[in-house]
Amino acid sequence: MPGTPSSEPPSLNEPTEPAGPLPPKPDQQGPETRSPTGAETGAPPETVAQQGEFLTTAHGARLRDSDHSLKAGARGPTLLQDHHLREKISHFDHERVPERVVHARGAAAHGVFVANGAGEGICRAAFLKRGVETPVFVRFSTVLGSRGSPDLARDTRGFATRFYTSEGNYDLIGNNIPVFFIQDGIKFPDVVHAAKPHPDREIPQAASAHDTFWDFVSLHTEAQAHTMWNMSDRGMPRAFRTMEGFGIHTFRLINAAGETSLVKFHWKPRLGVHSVTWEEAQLTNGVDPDFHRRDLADSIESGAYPEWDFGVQVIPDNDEHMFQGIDLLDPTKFIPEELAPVQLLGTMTLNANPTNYFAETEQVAYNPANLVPGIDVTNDPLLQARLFSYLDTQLTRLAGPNWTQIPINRAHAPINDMLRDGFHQDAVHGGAAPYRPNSLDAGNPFQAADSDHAFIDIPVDVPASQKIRENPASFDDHFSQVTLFYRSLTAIEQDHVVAAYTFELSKCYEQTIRERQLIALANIDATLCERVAQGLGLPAPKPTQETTEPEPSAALSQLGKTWPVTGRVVGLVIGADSSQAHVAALLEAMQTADVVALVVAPTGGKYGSLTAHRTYANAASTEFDALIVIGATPPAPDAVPALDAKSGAGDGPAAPSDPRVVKLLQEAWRHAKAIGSMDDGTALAAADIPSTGVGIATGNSKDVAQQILNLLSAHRSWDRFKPPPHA
Ligand code: HDE
Repeated sequence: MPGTPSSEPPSLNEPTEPAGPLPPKPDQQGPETRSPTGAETGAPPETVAQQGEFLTTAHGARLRDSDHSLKAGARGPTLLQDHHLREKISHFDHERVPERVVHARGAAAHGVFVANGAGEGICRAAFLKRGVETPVFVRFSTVLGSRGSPDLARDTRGFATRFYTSEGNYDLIGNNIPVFFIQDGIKFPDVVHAAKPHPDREIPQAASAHDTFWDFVSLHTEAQAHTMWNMSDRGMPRAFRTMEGFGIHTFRLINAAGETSLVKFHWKPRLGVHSVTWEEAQLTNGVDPDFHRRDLADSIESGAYPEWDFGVQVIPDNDEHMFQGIDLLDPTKFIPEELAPVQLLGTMTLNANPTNYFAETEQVAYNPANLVPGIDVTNDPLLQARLFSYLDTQLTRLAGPNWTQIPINRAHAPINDMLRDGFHQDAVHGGAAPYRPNSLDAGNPFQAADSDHAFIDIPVDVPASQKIRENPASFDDHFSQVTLFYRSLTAIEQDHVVAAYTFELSKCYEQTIRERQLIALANIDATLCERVAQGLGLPAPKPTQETTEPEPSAALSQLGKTWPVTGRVVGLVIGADSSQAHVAALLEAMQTADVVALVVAPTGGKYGSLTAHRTYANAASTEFDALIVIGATPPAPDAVPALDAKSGAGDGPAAPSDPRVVKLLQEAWRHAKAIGSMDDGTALAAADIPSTGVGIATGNSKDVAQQILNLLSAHRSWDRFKPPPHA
């Protein structure tokens, strides 16, 4: 059962026998024990945590009392002399570091990347050679919210991967959306200031539904592409493990023969791309603001390791940096997969949770300039600014220049950088000559040749040019790919986009901003514009430019396929008298299919041989991908009288079903989730759900299990809300 907080069950009374710290839970892994200069230390991982059975000061003196400050008499004033008091409070006072200016809210995991060798022909990087296993640390994040903000904000998600390769750290810092708001990094402070909470009242938190965001994106139409992706279901992922990842920028690879190619990087989740519904997102943010973080940790702890295939779209290198009319240096553009298929280079599996959130997830510091031989950047002006920014930001966030020595940031390759001193210097450098050339340290360190795996700045011609502040004309098209994306979605997904724009714009106070954004929508798609305008009670404007009729890309839609159900979560809702045999059969069927089944019972405790994982009082529909009701679910003792709004007064003890079960079912129904019923239908009837409805599974436990697994593999039963053909 994932989620238990400690590696050993605690005793009821406070332990008094001195004992060493407990080891981490089996699913947890800390950063490798490397020296600040990258050497394997061979030290067991526990040695980087605390050790010994006694409480000590930071300098190792054993302490006799940590509960009473040193005072002049039991009722007297506290003495300045109390070192332990001052050290304890003073360290506590400095426990926080500044949160990331963007992507502050995140969760991370350790894992491994295994290359399949398909990349060897295009890239000389050692970690892409067939069979090479490279440790990774991946941090997922939202962009806008502060560190304590809810996970299910409508937002872009960060997808930052560090490969600890034998040739140094390679950081691929991408997002779950393949395009970006701006074409030039100089505008990043503008877009972030516009999207973050208003500077006067500091609201809204982790949301784009406000005036400054829409003011910016409607004035600055190159942001319309990214905004459209955010307004689609991609803005509300079901889980980190059901997100695609994109490197966004075009990168340049070089192979062993010195041949180059241009690539876009992709992560393809083995579970498919899935999202939640808007209402679910809103409910989840209240009920479980840690939803994505918990899902990542729980799925790893339960052995359902998240997996992604890593791939590239390969484009022949060309001086123009163009491909089929798409400017490869413009980060607001993507390449439809129909034009350049994604070729898979390997698979990443996340198999361990961090041991300590602060030490690893908070202190990890990625940098797009962390490249390895074989991978180089292009002239994308957004990427170029990032090459400066990430190193710069860590100087403040991690207080000084030595953040590369923090354990999670240490490379797994020897480091001999001649960088010296500074705050928090962990290395004890030897030698007298940290400069080159030198003879005092026998010339060490030496410059590496190609054959020594030296990093390669790929030589690229720079045409005769003028020093100028200007975009190329090819950056002027702000709409054609937005139309392409919208038209590639199914009708259901388009409905969600319409609802998202309508909601967000309706939350703006300024009418002008709504009107201006409607003009942008008119330039994207007339029907989209009309539907949003109708919701806002405004006339639909005419486009200000000629609209395009792009070829849709089926790869952009999330719907219409089936995917593995590994690690999806099913709630088995039981009553006090439900058949144990039925529940046991369902539990087994779900476990055999690698689905997590949680028993939702009237109260906590045991029901025969079953343990309640959730209760009617604490279960939330949003944590389940499907529900199965087994037997009658009459009101539990705490349902009457109403103890909270959720329990509802209902019909009292005589109600046909506990009102909280009814609520669970109604929400699952509205969110197009599969529902199984193995009772007399009382609970469904009480929830007003037709037992013959779309996505409702009935029959014996075997039938119900099979139907639920089939329905789950399609993620949702969207047809539930399809109007009948005659409508
Ligand atoms: Fe970032 N970005 N960014 N960004 N970004 C940061 O770096 C920045 C951009 C992305 O989990 C910061 O260490 C500038 C694009 C992710 O730790 C900061 C520009 C993409 C993360 C920064 C961009 C990203 C960051 C904040 C425009 C997708 C979280 C703290 C030139 C390809 C990494 C930090 C993590 C984090 C700056 C644009 C993704 C301030 C100036 C495009 C996933 O340095």
